[in-house]
Amino acid sequence: MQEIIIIGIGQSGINIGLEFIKQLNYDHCLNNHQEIINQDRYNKKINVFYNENSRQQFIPRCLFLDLESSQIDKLLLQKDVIIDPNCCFSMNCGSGNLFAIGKYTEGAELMDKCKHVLNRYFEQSGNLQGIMMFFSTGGGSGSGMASNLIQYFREKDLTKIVHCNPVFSQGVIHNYLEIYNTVLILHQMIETVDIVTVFDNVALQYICNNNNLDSNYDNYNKIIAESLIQTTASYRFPGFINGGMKKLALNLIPFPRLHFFQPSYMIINQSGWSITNILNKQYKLCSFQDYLPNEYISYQIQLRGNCFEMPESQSLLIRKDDLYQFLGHDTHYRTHTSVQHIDHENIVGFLGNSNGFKKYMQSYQEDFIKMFRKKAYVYAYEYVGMDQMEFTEAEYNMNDLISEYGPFIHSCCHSEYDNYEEEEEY
Ligand SMILES: Nc1nc2c(ncn2[C@@H]2O[C@H](COP(=O)(O)OP(=O)(O)OP(=O)(O)O)[C@@H](O)[C@H]2O)c(=O)[nH]1
Ligand SMILES: [Mg+2]
Repeated sequence: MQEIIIIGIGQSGINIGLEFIKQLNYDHCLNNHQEIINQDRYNKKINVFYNENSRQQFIPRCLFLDLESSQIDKLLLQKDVIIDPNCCFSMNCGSGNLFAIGKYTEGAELMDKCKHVLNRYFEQSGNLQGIMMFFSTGGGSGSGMASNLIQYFREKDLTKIVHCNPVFSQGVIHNYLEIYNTVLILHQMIETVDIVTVFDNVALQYICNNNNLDSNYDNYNKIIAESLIQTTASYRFPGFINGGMKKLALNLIPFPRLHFFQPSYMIINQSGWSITNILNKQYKLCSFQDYLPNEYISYQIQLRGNCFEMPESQSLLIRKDDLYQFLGHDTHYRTHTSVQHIDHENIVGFLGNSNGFKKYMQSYQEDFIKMFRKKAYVYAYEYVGMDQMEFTEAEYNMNDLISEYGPFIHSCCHSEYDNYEEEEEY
């Protein structure tokens, strides 16, 4: 049945994971006792994210971890979704915002306590396709424990897909350690993760302001969850192309290290919309600056609803000639799911693998260099046993990624690229 495990780590990971499960419940017509309220619809591939128990309840296949207990306590007290308390683990120490504590000391201790839950999921699942992880790159618990878990998962099984959904806070960081934490977890994500969908609190803030929504974490998390509901719709419902994590990875990642996607989604509730609108800033969940079409290596369009004609070549988002091509084939991919709630609008989702991520990383690179050259705050990490070498390796890896995204695209572009540069000047 192609099962997926949901893992939320740290404050933001838990909040986003919970919101995602709430929206999954709605999408599969489950009530807050986890029972199906509409038998004939929405239960086709319900086992992708749920395990059914003997009382016909569908319990989400999840794991939640934090080094502080408050968020886990809140999670267990809420009444919207039933979460198995045996899948929630916390300590009372906090990470002090340090990646090192999340990865090595207390974080590793907590990891040992939760491994039996993961192993049980592996054994119960007949055909596990992978895990979806939620965390923030800036938090100590989130980044450190995610790094530890990814490593564990990789050692256990190399064939399953690890899909990370990190929240970056570029431009609105709360302290300098967030920069180190981000670069350190990025090192792990470049090396051992298959798919990374990048979310960014600045872009989410912009979306909220633009739609007259309060700018708070609840609304940010709702938007993130809605876009992931869209991304996973083709895993959960039959459609034009039956999607899956492996399919997504294979279609969008021509080179294994270039696997950082920018998500967008737009709800279609007005006439005269165009699919190209989705490239506009107001629909982007991460603030990459990628205005040139030929900066895309690949992209996926996800359509949901019942009013779509199958869009063929004329409605392709980016002209074939403008996309980087291998052997003359354009690298786009489209999924279509017609199953939709009556009260939902039609939705277009987009995942783009673009050169914009390079520019996004460059500002972390600058901040990291300024701090690390002076060894600012490094003592705090060394104090808990982390080696400076790990910082140096992370920096090299980030620099390599930036250069791999950069010249790769430009050296491969064909003549149209020059035309675009000229057009941009006007
Ligand atoms: N989108 C979103 N961002 C959040 C949320 N909670 C915190 N953040 C952001 O995430 C970063 C801090 O990460 P947290 O998730 O609070 O940290 P943590 O993983 O619990 O790690 P600690 O440092 O140990 O608390 C900050 O940049 C916050 O702005 C949330 O619910 N949603
Ligand atoms: Mg925390």
